[in-house]
Amino acid sequence: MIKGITLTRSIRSEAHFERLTSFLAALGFEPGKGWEDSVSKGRPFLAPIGNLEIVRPAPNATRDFGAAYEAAEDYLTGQTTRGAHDHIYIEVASLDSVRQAAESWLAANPAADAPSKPLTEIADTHWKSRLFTANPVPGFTLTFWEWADPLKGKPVAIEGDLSAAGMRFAIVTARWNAVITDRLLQGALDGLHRSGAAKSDITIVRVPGAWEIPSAARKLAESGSVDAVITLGVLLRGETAHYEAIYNEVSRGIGQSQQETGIPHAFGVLTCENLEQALDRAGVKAGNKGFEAALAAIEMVSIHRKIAAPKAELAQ
Ligand code: DLZ
Repeated sequence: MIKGITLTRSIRSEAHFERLTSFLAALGFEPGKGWEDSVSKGRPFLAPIGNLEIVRPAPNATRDFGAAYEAAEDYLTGQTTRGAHDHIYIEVASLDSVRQAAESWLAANPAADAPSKPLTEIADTHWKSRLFTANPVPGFTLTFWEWADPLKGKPVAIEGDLSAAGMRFAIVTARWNAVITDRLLQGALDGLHRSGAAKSDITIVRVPGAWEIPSAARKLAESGSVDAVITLGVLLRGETAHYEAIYNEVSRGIGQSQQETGIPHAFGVLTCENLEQALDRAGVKAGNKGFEAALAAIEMVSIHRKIAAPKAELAQ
């Protein structure tokens, strides 16, 4: 199961390291959890969505797109030393204001060895988008881009982000079938931490079995100390007497707690025919439903916050 991509860039100079990380923070990147040991240090910057794109230039590619576009697309001919592998494309929601922020930051942070042209003008591309490139430190190019029509004709919708920083979660997990629920728990924790949730903002509650999940979930939701509850459990049809009765009550109880408290409850209670099927859904073949439940919880907290925000903020 593929879970994420981390691009790393090694910066040898301490001054460039500080300058670059300050620049990225100023442009709106959310800082992740940094680290430092005797060998090196790292400062991650998180984006809600990422992908790894393998690019092959057309054999006879011709270009006439203007200087900014060429700076970003110079890998088409491979004529520069940077090459495709050094390129970082950052999709943004408001290209003009990001460029404005970059310009202000560069003006406020002069450096003796700063590249002579640290910022290009915004230029159109041939793939229905606009972009500019920034060189905050020598040899490091960032390309910021935006779709010309980000909604692609679709109606505007409120959608949640996948950044969990500053959100508080409770995970209620059943001990019954612990070989599976422990994997779901690991998946959920993984999803929360990768999305920026702090360890101190996560409360884990273990209950005897799925039957007890709604009661604990409700208590937590009513406590006012969490923004979302993630429920994890496994019901095996083949081994559970009154399977339908238990399942119906568990799902009804979790749903009722969500509706009556107004706190999002992610449903990570698996209902499977047998153990093998449950294992598949707990990280073996069919993803990890705990991880998915955690992301759903984050998204719902974000959606709740956006819906509650003043209308002007919804447009952002
Ligand atoms: C009793 C029972 C059975 C038969 N099967 C399951 C199961 O597949 N998954 C699960 O989480 N819990 C099961 N339980 C336990 C009940 O959920 C509950 O914990 C006990 O009946 C005690 O109230």
